[in-house]
Amino acid sequence: MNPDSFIGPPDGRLVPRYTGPDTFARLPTLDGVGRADVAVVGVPFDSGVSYRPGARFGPAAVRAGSKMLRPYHPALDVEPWKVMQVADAGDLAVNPFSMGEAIAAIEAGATEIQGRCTNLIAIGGDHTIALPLLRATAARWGRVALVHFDAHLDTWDTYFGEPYTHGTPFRRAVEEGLLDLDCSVHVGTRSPLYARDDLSDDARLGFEIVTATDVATDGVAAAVARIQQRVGRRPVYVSIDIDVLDPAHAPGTGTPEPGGLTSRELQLLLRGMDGLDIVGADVVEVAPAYDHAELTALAAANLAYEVLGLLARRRGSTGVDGGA
Ligand SMILES: [Mn+2]
Repeated sequence: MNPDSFIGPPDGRLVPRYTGPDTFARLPTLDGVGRADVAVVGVPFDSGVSYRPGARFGPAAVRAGSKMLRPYHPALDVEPWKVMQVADAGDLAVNPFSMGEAIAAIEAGATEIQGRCTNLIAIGGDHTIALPLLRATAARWGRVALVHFDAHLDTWDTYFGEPYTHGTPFRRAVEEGLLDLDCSVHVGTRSPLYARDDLSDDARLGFEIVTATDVATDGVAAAVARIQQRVGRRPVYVSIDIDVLDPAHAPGTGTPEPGGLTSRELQLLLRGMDGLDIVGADVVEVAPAYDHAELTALAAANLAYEVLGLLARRRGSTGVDGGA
């Protein structure tokens, strides 16, 4: 792809940021540009939640919260829109009444969009969507390492006997052989559990855990070192449940847990992943009905921008275009 042909958002100094396209960061649509290096897709689905519903409205809220994003990321020293074509692929149309149809549609939709981009960033939606997204990711890249930011483990077995929920995607992903478990890690977990066995089950599945307490007591740098050491050179998928942030930083979510990360800590953790081979990502569980002053939507949009910065840095440093 010719860098001169990359189309970015309108200049916020010439076109007010509260006007212009309603796409993520006011970027062009994927249909408009045909192909992209990175596509952002909304997955408005929340039929898998166990507590507060409303994440089906997450994609629209995160797009609204993305209008402040500016073209240069000083901490990563990169201009994502100049290094690569980023585009908004719109929302997947997902059946809210059938879990089976919904999961199949998300996998098919992600696969179709992957045919027109190199890396996909999904905006949820509840965490159920990570399973079909990982299926599509593994179909393209093989088994991937998972860096999973969340207040919860999301490796429970069933709720009410149902295997597909927002609390179970990563157990299903392990069972389906989608993850490289020697390289996968939960980060920021802290919620009370149903039983002590939840931890031993999670360890038996193969995950490592960097708890929210670990981040608080050992610091961001130590957590970054553990993530880097764990993932190594493997292709990695980054799943960000916004409830990894403390409810003070992200109140608009379905299962809030006190004692979480600050948005700044999570920015620093993500920047610490510079150099890793990120192949896909999601930002999930933004439920705007519980949000205040766009806190959660702004945080989610900024975290997606951090991931975009990492993808741009990798392109800038290696010159790879990943085949797009
Ligand atoms: Mn989750």
